Amino acid sequence: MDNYQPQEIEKKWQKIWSEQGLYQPQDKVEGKKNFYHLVMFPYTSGNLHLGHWYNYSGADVYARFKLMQGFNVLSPFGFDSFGLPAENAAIKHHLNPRDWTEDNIKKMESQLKSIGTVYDWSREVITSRPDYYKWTQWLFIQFYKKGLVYRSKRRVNWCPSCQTVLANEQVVNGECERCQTPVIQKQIEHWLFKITDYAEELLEGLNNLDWPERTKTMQKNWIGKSEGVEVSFPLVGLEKSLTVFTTRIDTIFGVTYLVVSPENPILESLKSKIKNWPKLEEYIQKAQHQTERERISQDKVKSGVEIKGIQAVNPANQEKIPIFIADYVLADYGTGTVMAVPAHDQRDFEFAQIFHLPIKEVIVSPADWPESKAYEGEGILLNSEKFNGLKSNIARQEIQKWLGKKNQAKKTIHYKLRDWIVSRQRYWGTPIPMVYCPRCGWQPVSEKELPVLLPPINDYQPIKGGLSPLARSTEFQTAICPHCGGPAKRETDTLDTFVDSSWYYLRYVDPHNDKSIAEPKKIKAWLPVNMYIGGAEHSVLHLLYARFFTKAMRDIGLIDFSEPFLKLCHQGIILGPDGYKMSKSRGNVVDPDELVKKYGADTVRSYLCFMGPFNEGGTWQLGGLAGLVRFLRRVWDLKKKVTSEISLTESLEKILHRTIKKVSEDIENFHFNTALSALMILVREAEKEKQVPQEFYLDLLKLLAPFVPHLTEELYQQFRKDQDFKSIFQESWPSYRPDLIQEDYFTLIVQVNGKVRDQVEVKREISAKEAELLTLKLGKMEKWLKDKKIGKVIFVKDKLINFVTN
Ligand code: ANZ
Ligand code: ZN
Repeated sequence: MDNYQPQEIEKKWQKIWSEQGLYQPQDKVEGKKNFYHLVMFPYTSGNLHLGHWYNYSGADVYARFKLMQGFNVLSPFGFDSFGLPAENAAIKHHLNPRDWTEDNIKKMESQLKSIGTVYDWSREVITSRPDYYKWTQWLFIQFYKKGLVYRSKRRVNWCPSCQTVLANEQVVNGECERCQTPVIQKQIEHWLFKITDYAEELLEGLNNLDWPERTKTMQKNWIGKSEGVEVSFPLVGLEKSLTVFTTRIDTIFGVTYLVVSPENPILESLKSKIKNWPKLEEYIQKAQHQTERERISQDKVKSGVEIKGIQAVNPANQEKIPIFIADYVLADYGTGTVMAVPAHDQRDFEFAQIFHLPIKEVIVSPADWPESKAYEGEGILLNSEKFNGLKSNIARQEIQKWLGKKNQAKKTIHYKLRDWIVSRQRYWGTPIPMVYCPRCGWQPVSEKELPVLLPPINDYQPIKGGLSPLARSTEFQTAICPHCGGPAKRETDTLDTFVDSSWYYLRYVDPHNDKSIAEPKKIKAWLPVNMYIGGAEHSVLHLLYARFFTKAMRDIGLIDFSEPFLKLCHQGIILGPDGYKMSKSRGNVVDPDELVKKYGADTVRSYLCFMGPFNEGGTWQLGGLAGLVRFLRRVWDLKKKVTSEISLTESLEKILHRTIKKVSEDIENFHFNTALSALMILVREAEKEKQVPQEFYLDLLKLLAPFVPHLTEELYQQFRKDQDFKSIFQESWPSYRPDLIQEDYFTLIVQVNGKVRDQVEVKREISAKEAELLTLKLGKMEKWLKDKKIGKVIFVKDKLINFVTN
């Protein structure tokens, strides 16, 4: 073969690799460390788009790099195959969700195999198959026994016309996506996981994780720890009081009214004293039509109704104040009641203006503070009697102590995190392994009877009244109480699919075990996961749930670690050729299958890696792909110059060793783009030579191997003709000689608006971004850029950087 013809070599090597079992690691290999490398498994949509390819190609580069570094790498794959789309497709096309899903799995598997990834397919995990969901059910029961599962009423989105529960995504502008009826909030009984038991640990644990900061911050905000004080406001003439939660007790002298959330049950208990109940009721009804997000939206005009007939007393100054209900206060945060300080809380401020309520300043605001805004910052107290002159932080402690002594205040911590509602009134999910006995109440199914199989049914439409389609099957519902042996009724709700994906990483270590969820020995050999790769859209829910499951599995004695994923990396997003997110409706979708047919998997893989830093993504351009085609051909053609007769020249040796260092570091940091550019430079240097030493070429192939596995394996084997088979991926990663790597430094000139303001010694080849970050930190720059906005940054490579302000 004299020309590079990817179509001929790719299938061949994929077959050989799989026959050789190259990617099926033993649990233990002498002299090798285990490395568990995991990519988030996809939903079985039936089609891999370019974004998947981007994700899996980059992840595969890293896995192959780890293999060549001598690790015993586990890189499994599976499918998150329960969920609504299958069910909707079934309803629409009169299919069975199972057939639809299994067909999609077949399609996606063959697409995935064409990438040439290192997945150990013998460990495939598919969440909708009974051999998997048996263990999902088993875990549910263990959590139940541990007290981590309970049943309770919670508000959900409800379409009164379809008579069904809607997921948040199915509510569009407050209306049902299907029939455009206004959605209301309805109380329904659910199964919940007590994730809030772990709120503090989930927060603390973030500190020890090597995760993107942004993701950690998002989790932190989601958990939403808030340290504050609960204060009780007595009701005038009643033996009752209203308790509020505040983080700003330093502002208590500025409270001019209280607000109760419309759903607060306290209202019912005060009903007999309330003089305008019908008016309140009307408002309460209206509030039900809004989702939580709409209610707390900043730009919404504030609304509410005063509760006539009752008043509260501010415990700090004994002033009588009115009480309102308003939807900007949420029922299930804090105590569901707030003390309103219009001078220092913007929402209260807006509300007070509408209702002509007094606005009393109790914190000194900066001199130039606009009149139209509440000053929410901290400061010195005024209008606060004996606390005047204190700073906010001191005042908080003092006032809390003072009211605490009178039993009117106590310190508390609230979390925004809510318990996890896991029941869904849907068919295509893991059946919840519980039965209801009229005599014994809810009972977990006996473990011997697992799995509770999801039976085939005929009609997948949801049932009016908010029941899963499973409730149509009397056969399914008929059960025997595991406790008393009497007749019982099986739960027909299924589990949220996030439950399935909360523990799949554990099953990969022992996927075919039908005696236990996984053997302890295997768990010990592989877990926790060393590197986890997947989309940033999972920053909160999936990752938080998986962390919760890990802690819960630890507490039932299954595992002895607390965090599932030690290191996390998010891939960026690939935009269509027009710079927009690829979508069918825009018509800018690039089909990876066609590209592979035409250019080969290696070209597509390596171009995706070349587009930008892995975590940033980039814009797909056919021209860029063509560049990669040419590059790979040049690598192929370079072979003609290779000879074993000569050894490395000094200059080639130097650049080779520098490239080894750079490529190794770049792959470790997921900077595949710059690793590939370095390799392109290396090839260009080699092309200048009349002859290329074989040792050089083999090292080049190894450095390229993670990106273009088929091409490099093919070329590599041509040099090993008469020997026993040894894959390039069984070779070790090239190492560099430190003495050959003195980094070159130069003096970078730093300018602001064209005037030289500083200079700094930096590495040659420093990128614009790096240079910018580095120079902005220079002490002098603070002075020159103070109060200025940087408009443009001009960077002249290996010379200067100039900040232009506007
Ligand atoms: C008085 C006050 C004065 C407040 C002030 C803020 C500023 P985080 O930090 O998010 O926990 N709050 C309490 N419960 C609420 C509920 N159920 N719905 C809406 N808002 C609620 O926020 C705590 C603050 O949010 C509390 O402190 C309370 O308003 C409000 F100058 O109390 B604050
Ligand atoms: Zn019973």
